[in-house]
Amino acid sequence: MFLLLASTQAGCRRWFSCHLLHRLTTFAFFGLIACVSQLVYTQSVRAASDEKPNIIVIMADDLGYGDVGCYGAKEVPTPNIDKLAKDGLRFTSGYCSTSTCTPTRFAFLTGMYAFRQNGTGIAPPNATSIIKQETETFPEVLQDAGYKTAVVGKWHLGLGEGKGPDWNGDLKPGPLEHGFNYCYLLPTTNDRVPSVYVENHRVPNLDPKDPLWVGNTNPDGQPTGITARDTLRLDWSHGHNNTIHNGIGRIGFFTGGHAARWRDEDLADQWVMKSNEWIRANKDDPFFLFFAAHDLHVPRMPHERFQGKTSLGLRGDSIVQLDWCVGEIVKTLDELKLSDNTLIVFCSDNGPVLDDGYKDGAVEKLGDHTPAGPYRGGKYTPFEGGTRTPFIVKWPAEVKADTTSDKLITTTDLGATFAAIVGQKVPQGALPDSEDLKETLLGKADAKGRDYVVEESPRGIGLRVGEWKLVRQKNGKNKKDSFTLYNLSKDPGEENNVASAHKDELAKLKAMLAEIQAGK
Ligand SMILES: [Ca+2]
Repeated sequence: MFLLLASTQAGCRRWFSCHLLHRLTTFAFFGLIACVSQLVYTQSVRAASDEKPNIIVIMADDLGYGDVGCYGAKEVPTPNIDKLAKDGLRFTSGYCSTSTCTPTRFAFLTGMYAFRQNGTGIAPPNATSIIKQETETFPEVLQDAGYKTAVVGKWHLGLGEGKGPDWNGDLKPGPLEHGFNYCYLLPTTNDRVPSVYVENHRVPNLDPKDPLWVGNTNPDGQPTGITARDTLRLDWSHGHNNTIHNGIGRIGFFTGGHAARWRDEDLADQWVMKSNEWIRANKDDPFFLFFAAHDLHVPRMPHERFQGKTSLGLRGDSIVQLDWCVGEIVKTLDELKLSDNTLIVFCSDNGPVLDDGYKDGAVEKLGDHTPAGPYRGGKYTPFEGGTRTPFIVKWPAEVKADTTSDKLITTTDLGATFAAIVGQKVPQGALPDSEDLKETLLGKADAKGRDYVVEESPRGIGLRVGEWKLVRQKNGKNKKDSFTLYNLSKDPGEENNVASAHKDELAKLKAMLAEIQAGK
C-alpha cells in the first residue's frame, strides 16, 4: 500500500520515502521484538511442557462405580469429581487391584499383586510395616527422578517392626522408609484404634504423662460398645464394639493419648489442610501427593456442615465431603497456577458396601441409588462391583478434556506408568506386576490398555480377559473352590454362568490365572 502510494504521488515522494523508511524501521524493530518474544514464549512453553509434571493420586475409600455423578449417580451431587472428568479422561474399565483396603494400597505402592506376599490382608490395629524394607515402591522411583513425595490420609499398611508399633516413640519403618518425604496419617482405619494422627514418625500432641496403649483385650475395664451400648451415638451392627471413642465403638482397644485424639468430623478438613500446606511448600519442585481419603469408610461421620446434604444419609453425605476435598485440592493448584502441568488420578481402593458394621442408614436410605452401577457385588467380592471403580485422569497439558476410554487399566499399573511419564527407569525386579500404560493413561488413540485384569478379593479371585470373566470363589475350609464364567459384553451384571457352554474359554482362563498366580 505504501509502495503504491509512493509511486503515484511524486510530490510527496521525499516525505513518503522518509516516512516509509521510518515505518519500515519501526516495523522491523517491532517485528524483531515480536520474533524474539515468540521465541522466548515458545521456549518457555517448551520448558513448561518439558517440566516434569506434578502427580496427585486421590484414592477414595469404598467408593463404588455408581457413586459419583459422572458415572451415573443422580442422588449425590459430586460437582468437583464430575469436573475432573469434564476436564480430563474417564475410564469405564478402570480397576483397583483388590476389593479391600490394605491389599489395594499395597499393590498400588509396590506394583506387586498382594497375593505374592503373605500377610497383606486387612491389617489389624497393631500391624507392623507390611511393605518389606527391600521392596522398592514407586514413590522411591519418583524420588530418584527428583520428586518430593507425601502421603496424607489413610495408611493402613502397618507401622514399625518387631513386636508392634511403638506408639509413644518412633513409628518406623513407615511411609518415610518407603519413599515418602512427608506423611500425615490416619495410621490404620477410622473404625480401628488408635484414633490419633501420625505425622512423620510421631503421634503429634502426645502427652508423655498420658501414654498411648493399643491392644486386643480390655486393659482397664473401660466401658465398651457392648457394655455401654446405650451411650453410643452411632450403633454398631457387627463388630465395632470395643473401645468407645467420640461416641462410636471401634475395632480394638486403646487407652491414653487423650490430647492426641481426633474427632471423626474433622478428618477430611485435616487431610485438605495438610495437603494444601505441603503443596504450597513444595510448589517449586516436581511433587507427588498421595491423597488417601478416609471417605466413605465406616464409621461415616462427615463434618457437621455436610451432614444431611443428601437423601442417602451419612453414606451419601460422606461422598459430598469427599467431593469437597477434591475441589479444595484443585482450587489450590489453580491458585498456584500449577493445574496445567499437574497429573491428577482419581480412583477408589475397592467397591461399595452399605452396612459395614454400623447402623448408619446406608441400607434404609438407599432409594434408587446404585453404588456399584450396573455391576455385581462390591467390597470383599471378586465380582466387577468389587474392583471396577471410578478412574479419572486430568492433565490439561497432555490429556484431552471430556473424553472416555474403555481400555483396561488398574491402580497397580500407576507406578510403572508414572515412571515412564517422568522418564525414570524402574530398577530391575521392582514393580513386577505394574504395566507401563502411559499411552493408555494419557488417552492416546493407539493405546491398547491391559490384556487382562486380575481382581483379588478375600472371597476368591477374578480374571477378566476382554469380554470374558472368570471367577474363582472360595467355599470354605475343606471345600473345593468353584469356578464360574461370564461374558461381560452380553452380561455385565455377571448373572449367567456360561462355564458349561464355553468349556474352552473356561479352561483357557483357568490356566492363565494359575500362571499369573505362579508368577509366570
Ligand atoms: Ca476401602
